[in-house]
Amino acid sequence: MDIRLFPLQKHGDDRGSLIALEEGRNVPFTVRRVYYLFETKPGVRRGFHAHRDLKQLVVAVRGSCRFLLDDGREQIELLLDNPAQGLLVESMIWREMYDFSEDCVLMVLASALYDESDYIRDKAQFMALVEQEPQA
Ligand code: T46
Repeated sequence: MDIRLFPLQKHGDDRGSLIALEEGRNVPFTVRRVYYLFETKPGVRRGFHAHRDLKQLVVAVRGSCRFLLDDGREQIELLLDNPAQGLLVESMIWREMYDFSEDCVLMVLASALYDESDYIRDKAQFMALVEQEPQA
């Protein structure tokens, strides 16, 4: 599956910690947008879509949440609970996010501006598009 969970270099000293996200270094795309999810409500599941072209790097800068990721052929679930880890999600991956901790702040760097036409919000349509793609 076209996702990668990788460590982000932490610059720490006796004052605390700092992590830098840099286009072309640890962010493998041009960053056109940054947004963050916070004040998420207990028991709520969100996402339920894939992106046609968008690539994103997701960091749980505070707290934790779980991801279900599905490329139409396999599914994986993972926990994001470390501000020193980046989750790279390429295009055409169905995602659902859930089990947000009360303090969760999920920061997302995206390769394009917000564009509703890039979203595939219907799972059956997503599966049909995957079927049409040649297998890697
Ligand atoms: C994703 C996951 C991880 C905007 O106006 N601008 C934006 O940049 C975004 C991301 C959203 N919005 C509006 C659209 C909706 O009215 O904010 C509202 C909530 O967005 P959505 O329902 O798409 O939120 P999630 O949590 O389901 O998904 C979001 C991102 O949309 C999506 O790209 O991968 O977070």
